[in-house]
Formats: sequence, structure tokens, C-alpha cells
Amino acid sequence: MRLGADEQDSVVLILGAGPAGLVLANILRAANVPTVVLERRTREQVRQRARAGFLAPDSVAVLREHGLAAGLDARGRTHDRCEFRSPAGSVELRYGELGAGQPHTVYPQQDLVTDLIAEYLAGGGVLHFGTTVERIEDIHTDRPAVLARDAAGAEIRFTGHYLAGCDGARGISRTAVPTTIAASDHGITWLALLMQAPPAGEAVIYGVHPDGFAGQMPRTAEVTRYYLQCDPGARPREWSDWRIWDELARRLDAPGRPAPATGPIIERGLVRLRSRILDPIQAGRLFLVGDAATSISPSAAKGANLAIVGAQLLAEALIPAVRYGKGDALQRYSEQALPRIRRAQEFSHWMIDLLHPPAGYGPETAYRRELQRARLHNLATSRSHQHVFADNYVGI
Ligand code: FAS
Repeated sequence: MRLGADEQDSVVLILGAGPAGLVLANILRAANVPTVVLERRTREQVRQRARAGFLAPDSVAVLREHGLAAGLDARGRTHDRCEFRSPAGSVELRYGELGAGQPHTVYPQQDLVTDLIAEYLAGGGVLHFGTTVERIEDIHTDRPAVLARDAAGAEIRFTGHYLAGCDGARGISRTAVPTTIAASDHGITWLALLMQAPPAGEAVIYGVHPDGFAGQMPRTAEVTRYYLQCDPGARPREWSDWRIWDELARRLDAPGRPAPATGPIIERGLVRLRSRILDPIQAGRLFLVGDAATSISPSAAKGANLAIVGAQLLAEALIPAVRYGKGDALQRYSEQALPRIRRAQEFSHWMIDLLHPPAGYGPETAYRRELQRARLHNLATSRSHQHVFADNYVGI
């Protein structure tokens, strides 16, 4: 097929260079399946975007299986403690000794993404940064295509045999898949903060406070992620460092427990807790992975983990289809991926209800507050609840 100057062809076009797109690209490249990755941001922007940090054992296993864990193994830290602080007191769980007995690995998403880009490019992978996909075409033919605009504003047409929509919660891919959407806007907003300070103690800390959730998530020895529930209309810049330190100290206060750190706030942003389950997550030769396939709140640290495990699932279906024309696994991709997505959503929702004061006043709200106390009490006193918690918290 003669290609024009503004046309490029490959086998699998991957939209988006986040964890989903980059894990998929690396697995396919290692299997000698030609791929092209299209990413609208610059390499620097992608490398610096701080998001997840807690990788579940399934994700670590995928990365190790495909030789993508060198950075993680060298600089990641295992982590298996979480603590719930509330006016009723403090409950600490060593979840690595509960359930399936597995810890998380703490490794910042931006470091993982940096490793994955370097690995993919070093192996000869094709990745166009600063290239925004503007239109998706012909997904029900054997030559789906996308129209993209590069950093110079030139329009380029990319064709392939398959498209992988890994372009996140606000990407263009999901709009091209006719699907049913089950969604919930939880009406909760967090200030998402990065503080230049070591974490207080070793545990993830969940503050279940009447004035709103507060959380501490270790990232590195020098930088700690904090969350503070705030008004939906809040403006991050209106929150001074002093105000943030005060609020964290108040909501995470627990007798005899280490107080949160008070270091410079190096990043502040907002996260609105919204959830969305799509079914199906494929149409024709377009397949959605990661946040493009499902929006999940960071309440249980599932998003990046779903992206990594989902990328492997799609890669395992694409390779036989490309090599031998065997497309049955691709046909069943949604069916295979959705049970894991639903389970992660169910647990994330349970965590949302556990961590946030019920909104409003009156007997209904008081009743929900009583349920919240009962859940905390179960976690503090019931071994079977602790095992179920650990399995859901670390497993997907
Ligand atoms: P991503 O959003 O990471 O990547 C999509 C890429 O597509 C982006 O680089 C974007 O620029 C690109 N793109 C979009 N539209 C495009 C277009 N039209 N053309 C070309 N490129 C396009 N998850 C966890 O598991 N644990 C956590 O602790 C955790 N903490 C989080 C904290 C915060 C503040 C946030 C916001 C999220 C957090 N998450 C966490 C969830 C997060 O990690 C996501 O689930 C993860 O980034 C999803 O990865 P991808 O699906 O690859 O999407």
C-alpha cells in the first residue's frame, strides 16, 4: 500500500503513553509485534506527572515477567502496613500477614513510566510525543485508522490492524466505543498533595474524621503523598502550607501515634472521586485499557494496577491474533477484563464509604455514620474481616 507523506502504517496503534499504553507497547515489542505509540504530551510532561505509587503483587508479577521491573526492584520498597485513625482510636493492620499474605511495592508512577519509555525506545519502539489523536476511523474494518496532529500542527493519518485505547479517563478512545455506562459521582473532592518530607511512621494512614478524610501515602524517603477532603469548589492555591499542616495534624491526630510531617508542599491539585464502569470495553478492532476502560477513584489505589494487568490481558489476546489470525481471545477481551474491574470498583466504593463522613444531617446520615463505626470496629476486632480486607486491598 503506497503511503503519502502524511501517512504512517503499523500493526497495533496505541493511543496514550501512561502505564497501560507503555506496558502494552513493551510486551508487544518484545513479541515482535510492530507498534506505534501516540502521546499528546511531551516526554518531560509524561515523566513528571505524579500519580500512583502503590503497586499490587499482580502488577509487579506482570512487570517482572516481561523484564520491566529493573527500576522497581532496585528502588521500590515493599509495604504492608495501613492504619485507620478516627475519634474512636487507631487500628493498625499488617496486611502482609493477612489474607494471601502479600505486600504492596511502593514505586512512584512517574518513575515506572520513565523506565517503561526508556525500555521501549531502547528496543527500537516507535513513540510520537506531542501528537494528539483527534479522530478514530474504520474500527469495524481490518484497517482502523486515527487522525492525529503533531507538535508542529501537521495532520498525520496512522493506520493499523488494531487500536488500543490507553488514553485515560478523558481520552478520545472511549467516545468511539458504543457502550453502556454505569457511573457514580461520589460528590467528594480531595486536595492531592505532595510534601517534601519523609512520611510519619511507616504506614499508609487513613484519617476517618467528622470534618473529612485525610490520608498519608508514603512515596519515597523524601516525598510523601497526602490527601485532604475539601469542598468541591476549593481552589488548591487558597490552601497555604500552614493551613494544610494544621488540617492534617487535626484530622490525623491519634494519641501516641506519630503526627504527620510539616514539609514544603511541592505539588497541590484536586481529585474528584468519580467512578465509571463501561460494558463492553471494545468495539470492532478498538480495545480500551486502564482509565480509558474504567474510571476508578484512588480510594483503594487500584487505577494503575488495573491498567498494568489489563495491558497484559490485551497483549496476550493480540499476539495470537496478529501471528496466527486467532482472534477468539480478542473477542472475549471485555468478558475477561470486566470481572476484575467490577471487583476493584466494589472494593473502592467500600473504601469510599469507610473513609468519608456521610454528607448531610438527620437520621439517614446518622444511620450511615453508625455503619461506618461498625466497619471500623470489624476491622479492629474481626480476624475474618481483616483477611477479607487484605485480600481486596492488595489483590484485585
Ligand atoms: P493515563 O491517564 O495515565 O495515561 C493516558 C495517556 O494518554 C496520558 O499520558 C495522556 O496524555 C494521553 N492522551 C490522552 N488523550 C490523548 C489523545 N487524544 N492523543 C494522544 N494521547 C492522549 N492508581 C493506583 O493504582 N494507585 C494510586 O496510588 C493512585 N494514585 C493516584 C493519585 C492521583 C492524584 C491520580 C489522579 C490518580 C491516581 N491513581 C492511582 C490512578 C492513576 O494511576 C491511573 O489509574 C493511571 O494513570 C491510569 O493509567 P492509564 O490508563 O495508562 O492512563
